[in-house]
Amino acid sequence: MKNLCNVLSAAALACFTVAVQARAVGYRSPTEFIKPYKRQALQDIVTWDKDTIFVNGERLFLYSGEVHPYRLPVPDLYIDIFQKIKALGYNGVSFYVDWALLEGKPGEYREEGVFNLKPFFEAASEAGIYLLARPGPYINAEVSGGGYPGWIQRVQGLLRTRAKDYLNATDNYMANIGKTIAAAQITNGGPIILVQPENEYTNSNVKPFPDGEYMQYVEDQIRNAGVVVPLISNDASPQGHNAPGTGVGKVDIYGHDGYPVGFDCSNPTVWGDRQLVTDWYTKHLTQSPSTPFSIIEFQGGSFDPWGGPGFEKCLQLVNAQFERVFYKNLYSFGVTILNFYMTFGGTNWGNLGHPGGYTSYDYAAVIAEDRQVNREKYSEQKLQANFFKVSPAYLTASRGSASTKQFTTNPAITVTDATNNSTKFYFVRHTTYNTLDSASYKLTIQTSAFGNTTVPQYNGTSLSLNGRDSKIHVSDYDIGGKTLVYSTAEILTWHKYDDKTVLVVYGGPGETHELVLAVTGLEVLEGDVKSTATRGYTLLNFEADGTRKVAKVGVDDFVYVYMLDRNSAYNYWSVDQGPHSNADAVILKAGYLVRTAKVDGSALVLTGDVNATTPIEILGGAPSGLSKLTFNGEELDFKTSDEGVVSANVDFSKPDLKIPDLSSLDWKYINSLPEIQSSYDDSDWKDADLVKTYNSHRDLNTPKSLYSSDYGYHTGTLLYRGKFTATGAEKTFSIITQGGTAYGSSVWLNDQFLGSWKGLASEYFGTSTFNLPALTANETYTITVVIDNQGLDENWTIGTETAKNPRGIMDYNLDGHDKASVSWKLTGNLGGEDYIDKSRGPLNEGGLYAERQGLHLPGALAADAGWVDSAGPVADGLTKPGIGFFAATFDLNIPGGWDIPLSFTITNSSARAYRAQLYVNGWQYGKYVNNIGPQTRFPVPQGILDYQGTNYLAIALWGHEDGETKLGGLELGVDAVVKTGLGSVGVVKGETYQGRQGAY
Ligand code: IPT
Repeated sequence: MKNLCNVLSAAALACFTVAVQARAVGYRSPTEFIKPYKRQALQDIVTWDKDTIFVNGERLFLYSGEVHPYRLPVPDLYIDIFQKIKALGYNGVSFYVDWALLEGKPGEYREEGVFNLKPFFEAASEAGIYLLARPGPYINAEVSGGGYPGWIQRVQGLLRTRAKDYLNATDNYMANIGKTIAAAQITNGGPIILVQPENEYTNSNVKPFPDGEYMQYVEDQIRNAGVVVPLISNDASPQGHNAPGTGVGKVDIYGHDGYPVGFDCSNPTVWGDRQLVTDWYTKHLTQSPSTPFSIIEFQGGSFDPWGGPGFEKCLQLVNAQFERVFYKNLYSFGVTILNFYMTFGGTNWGNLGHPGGYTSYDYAAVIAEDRQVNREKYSEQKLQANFFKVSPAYLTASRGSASTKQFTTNPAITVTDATNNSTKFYFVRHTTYNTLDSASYKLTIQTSAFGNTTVPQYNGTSLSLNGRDSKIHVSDYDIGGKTLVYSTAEILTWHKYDDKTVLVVYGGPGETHELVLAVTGLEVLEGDVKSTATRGYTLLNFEADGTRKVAKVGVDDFVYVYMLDRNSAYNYWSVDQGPHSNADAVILKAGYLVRTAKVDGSALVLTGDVNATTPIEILGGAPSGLSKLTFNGEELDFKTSDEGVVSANVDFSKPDLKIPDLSSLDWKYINSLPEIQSSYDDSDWKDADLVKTYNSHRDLNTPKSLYSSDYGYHTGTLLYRGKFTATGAEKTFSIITQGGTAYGSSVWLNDQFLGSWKGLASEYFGTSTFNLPALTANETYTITVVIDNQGLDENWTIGTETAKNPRGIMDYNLDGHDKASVSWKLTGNLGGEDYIDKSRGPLNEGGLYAERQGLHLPGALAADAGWVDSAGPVADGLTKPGIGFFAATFDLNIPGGWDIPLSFTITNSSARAYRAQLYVNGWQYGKYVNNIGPQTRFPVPQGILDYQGTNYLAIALWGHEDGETKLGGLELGVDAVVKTGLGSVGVVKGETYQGRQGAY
């Protein structure tokens, strides 16, 4: 019966019954549910109509940011991210699950330790954030294989199609992750309100497409696991695939993506003429008119590939201007489910990334990889999200169309309106959306008070729109029972308290703005405000010149209007006291971050972060007769003004930090390429003995398969040893290796270096031909090949099977020899799919000798492993091509109560190509490729680093070329000093060094 859930409505009823019983709520007949549904609902907590979703009957704009828990393997930091997102004014987070990390071996699903999602769910609930779960099984996401475990390469059927063996391969994962998600649904008291099956089921070069049967299979997997909340889709572009309707494979709510400026950050100021879409709302009306207009991923930054320009450039491309112009365009379409990809990117630690990206997945998101929130785009996004929190009329407004004439006489300005009863929103942009020129305009608006009015009205003033800017003006806008007749200044927030109403508005630097309140009685408390008062209305006209203006309007029952310039507005916060209610929001001016605010009797308890001495001003929400004000538990002296504004100061003085100088550590060294020595014993390596590959995507060019995934090696460095008996006539050896873009490989004949493929940013395989020294007839020689696997490719277009692109040796030729006369063995990480270190998952550890031995794990220095003293990777380095492993310990003693992100910086020294991997307490937290770049700074979060103890640091250094290889520098640096309200961050438990049985 369960299998039929959501296929037939009778069965759906049965499923519904199961769900309701599961949450132990009394049975209600389905006919009692809030309507309308397109089909039978399975629960009554998350519902929707054409305008919005409802949660517990309440309409909301699901304003969401993408975060990947697996890119921040420190559970204690989840609350930090959620609070920083909540502080933005968001109410949602969307997350992918990366199957590759959870089922490294077919049939063995592990969701423990850092891969346990429960702490993520708990932190979301604590912060008051709803979740959209996106378990795939295919996710893309710039992760290895697009989320596919490497063993998917052995599946014959086409990926992401109805091929039976493919679908079977997904069953175990989907049943398990489905159960985890189901348990955390809002119907069970958890934070999950929506689930997305598949991801961008949009592009295919095989038919049938879209295949409803396939999509239905994925949906059934999710439903059968007990998921009852609505299913939402994520088309890569608005094509209407699987949108609600008749037939199989339909989702409940249709959604799509948008990345208007793409992913090349090298020309970050160029906005193409046609990158702003104008037709999405009309498409929505034809594709899915019965569901809210939903954008499941909208560009929040950009990824950056190996050799790319770096995230600083992406930060310019997707900056605050981008947010203003592109996001306000979406609001003009009436979007009410909106997720920004990414909001916090994090780190591709431990080989989890795909070859198209490097270690950092900063993404130029609003929250930086090191969790700092000092980017302007964070603040801009906060202004926007906060506005919608207090603008319920937006949710059900009818959407107008873009016009250059209706509201203004300047054709350079385009206005799109939205109307809800008499309330109107005006979304204003440049007609040539990407112009750098500013335009001045007046707006003709409709108000109940004045009919058609051209604003601003105050003598001689007009509005202006700077280049690459966009605004939202309002009229007949309710502020808690009083009417804001219109405002050209944008609204950050407002709140009606028992004793007053606080309204905070802002304008771009230097702009003139005007607002009219249907309230009379004016006292200007601060700054220069031009005003007029007529027939029950007060007009305020101001210049956003950097000085705050405050007006008190009313008699007895006052509205305090704070008029700011945008840069000052960045320092204002509206903090909800309850997880999902802004009924008692506290509005305050502070600094770097405000996390929580809570009234406790006559006390106000604040938590937050400061990076400088910070004046605080509580404009509304403090209890009257405030007795005590605390910030992160410290009591602050405060003053309360005649107007009831509370002010205080949070002091800041930097703690004394001692950050170790890494060059003076007691470094140890071990050779990590013993495999080229004649004495090396490879008897435990796997024989490359498959005459047929499992890989359905690519035939062999070699007599036996040398594809690493055929043998269970899917991650990190791969090693091959090929033995042959010489004729003495061999002159050259050629080889094609494949490791994904920017990979490298090196080849030795016995212990003699033949050469390397040094890697190129955009080449995923390479052909090398090496001259051989004179060989002696009848002697046996060993060719050792080391290949860096950059992760598996994604599988964006169905039918391309790119996730099956093999890694390893694709072909080789030894002159005078039949290929079959070379017998090969290979290894990757110790154990292959039976990976040893369960705590760090199937991908963290590759096949380097030091890794196979577990020497990257804490405690390894005590091992009898042949360590020798060394001056380290900077002073000593390697004297010749090869792979060396350097390790040392250092202590940190960073006081609690501070958030002090640290990062390792590698300085380049050499024109010779090399690559290095950084391990911190056993976690691979950086891959550096000096000849490709761009990343040189590697942030490592607290929790991976032990801030109050001993840390184990290791560097694997692989020199690709003749001559010595050294790092030019290796430093541990402080990226910020922030006094924080974040609680303590525990050190993440990982396996420590134990002698490894059977390691070779
Ligand atoms: C979109 C994917 O859904 C997402 O997983 C990620 O890969 C993102 O791109 C890029 O960072 S696909 C988009 C190009 C339409």
